[in-house]
Amino acid sequence: MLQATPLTEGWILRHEGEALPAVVPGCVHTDLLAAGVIPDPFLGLGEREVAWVGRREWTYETDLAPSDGHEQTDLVFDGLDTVAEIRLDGQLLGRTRNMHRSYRFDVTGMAGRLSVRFVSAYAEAEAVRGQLGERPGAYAEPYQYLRKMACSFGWDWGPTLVTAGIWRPVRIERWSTARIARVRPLVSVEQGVGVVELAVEVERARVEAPLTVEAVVGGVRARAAIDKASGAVRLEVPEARLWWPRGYGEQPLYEVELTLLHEDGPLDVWRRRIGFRTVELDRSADEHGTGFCLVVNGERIFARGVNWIPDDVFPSRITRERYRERLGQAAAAGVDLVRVWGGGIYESEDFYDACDESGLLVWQDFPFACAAYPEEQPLRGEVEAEARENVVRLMPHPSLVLWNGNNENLWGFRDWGWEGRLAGDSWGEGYYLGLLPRVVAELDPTRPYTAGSPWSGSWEHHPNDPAHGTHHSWEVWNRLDYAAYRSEVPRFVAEFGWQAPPAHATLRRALAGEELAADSPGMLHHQKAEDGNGKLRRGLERYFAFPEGDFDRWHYLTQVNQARAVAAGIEHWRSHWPVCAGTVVWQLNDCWPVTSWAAVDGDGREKPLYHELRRLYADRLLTVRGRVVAVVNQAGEEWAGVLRLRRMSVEGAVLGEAELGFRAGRRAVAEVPVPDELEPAGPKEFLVADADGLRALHFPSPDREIPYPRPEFDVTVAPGAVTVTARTLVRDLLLQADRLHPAARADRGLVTLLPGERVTIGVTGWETPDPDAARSALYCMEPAS
Ligand code: BMA
Repeated sequence: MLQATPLTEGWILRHEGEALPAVVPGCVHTDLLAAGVIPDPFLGLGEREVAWVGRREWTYETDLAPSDGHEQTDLVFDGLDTVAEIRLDGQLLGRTRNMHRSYRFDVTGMAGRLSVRFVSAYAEAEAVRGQLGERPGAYAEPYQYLRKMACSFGWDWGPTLVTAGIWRPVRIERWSTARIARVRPLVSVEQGVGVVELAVEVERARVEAPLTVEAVVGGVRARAAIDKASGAVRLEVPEARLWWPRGYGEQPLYEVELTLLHEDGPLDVWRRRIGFRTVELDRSADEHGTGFCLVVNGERIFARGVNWIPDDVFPSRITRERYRERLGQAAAAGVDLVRVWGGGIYESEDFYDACDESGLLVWQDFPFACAAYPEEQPLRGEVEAEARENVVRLMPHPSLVLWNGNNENLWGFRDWGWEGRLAGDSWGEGYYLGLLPRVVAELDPTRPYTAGSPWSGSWEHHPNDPAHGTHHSWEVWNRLDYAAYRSEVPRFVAEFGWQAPPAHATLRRALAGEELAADSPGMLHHQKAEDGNGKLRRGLERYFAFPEGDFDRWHYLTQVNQARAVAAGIEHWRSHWPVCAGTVVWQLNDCWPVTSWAAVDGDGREKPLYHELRRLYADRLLTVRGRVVAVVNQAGEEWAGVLRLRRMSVEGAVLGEAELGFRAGRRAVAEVPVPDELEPAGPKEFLVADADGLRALHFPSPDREIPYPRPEFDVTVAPGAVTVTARTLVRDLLLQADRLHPAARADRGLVTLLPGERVTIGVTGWETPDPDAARSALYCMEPAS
């Protein structure tokens, strides 16, 4: 039997004659941090102090003992970041230049000192740029010239921390006769029967030995002969239970085990979990343009999505538990689709395992983002190799439903002036429209592929045309009021979002000692977006008097604005199902403490937007759209009920009222017109729509024109709970639990109370409940002073 032994012991990191203890898997920055050589780049201005690390060479070393008892010994690296030279006992084993691949070296009969020398990613990128010529990109850093996580070079939410290291596990594999080199499970459902076809490839140490494979899934067993280097087994599981996205059904997973045999003796085993489901992407033309709708097991899905970025700028630090926690947060917010964005990585098995188990659909970008990428060697061969490897690695996962060629590169070519600057040079089109779809079709024809995000489906339409395919809606954040989301109904909104600072406790940790202000040095350093603070300010000024010199108020209001902006988009677009078939919020998470579009900040704390998502992505949603209330029902059963409409004044008077019946079919939207006499007139009035415990509010005027009463409310506390009872209208009440204790968390975000109403906010991690402390952590809308 093949024996795999992890190689985690005895590693050191050598730099200019110094040797430090090293953690493998890991990276240079985390080793230097552990050894006290560098400050934490996430804190204060630390990022700047460590910029030198990315420009140096680093060598990892350990001892490799001789191995015996087997015909062949391989040294296997699951991931090397990025440009490395590997030697054993002084002898060169190979050179690497791709973080997104694994590497295997035959070290049979060898032993001694193993060294992995990394040269600076900058040196490689700059050399390739010199050779192939300059290409345009959205950032000044040279990330498009080598196959390394693009955002390690910095992004509009990320620090520039160009690391190096053995970032994924490394091991020794010893084997005889043959081993399993590759298994491609093609999973389908045919008339209720689950079908798995396993295409197997082997590597042989002995050319002539007769080999067979035996596979088992769901109690069904089959055998096949291996002819030279490959073979195939087909298994049929009658009455297979279907795997569903969360909210649509369960997520049964079936273990597949495939054993390679020589004369009935097992040589190697491959084990993965699969799920039986079908997936299609419906891109048919219709009277609105060209659709973009995921269809899983025949069910058309409005995708309630979030964009995912690497959860740490040093991805080797992300544990299985952390993936589960972060994806668990997404699931708990009602999310059913996660897009792995192209400036990051092909994630680890832990990521997709968690998605398989919780029913989160995964849309996976190939790692290309916001730049023109050369298509010549040495890049072309690397791109093909990494695509082949990762398509096969990830294909067992039922959660993976879509491959996407790139992030914003087709758009950039057409719209950002690249076309002219390129003057005929290659820029990646051959990958997105040629190589990558060929690789997916050849290796995994069970999954759809789309060339880019955004992409209209062909050059006939502008790549970001909202009427065709996927759309990124960035004009709103960059230039417009978020009310402008309501002027379009794109077919699928793959990116849109609004910034807000992280939680207060996150800022306190990251910027210890700084007197916080919107433009204090640390705040500015932890804001990477172009004119980010200017956009936050203009966004605030459209609704509020700018809270000059009041950081806490600025912090609260910017977080409110973020939640309201995203709500404006999702409420509008969901209410236009099925014309619009998905919203993917930019972005779920952060990779360090920063002001960004994220719903969950760099320390894992949930912003008010996060809690708002739970309302926005629930099966049932009420929203006021112009002169109608849209009743959005994504559940599998009809939703019929009574809508109570109230026209109210901010002092709490009910100026008019009506009860109207509605019936929203299964996965359908119903519209209830608002009677003319209930339309709020002027800044003093608003509309309240209630049905089955859900509520939609409509304030027609910006806050600064609304004559809010001075908010009055009573606060009581009990272990695990803060209860607020309103005596006046209290709009957008927020308990910032992290101000009570850094470990404290609230189970809700913004809530608006009418006079006499009460809310109980669950709070964990706060051991010493105290009403005065609770009161000081409560924020809400106040009258203009
Ligand atoms: C899109 C994304 C990212 C970026 C975000 C916010 O362009 O694809 O590149 O971080 O918008 O600007």
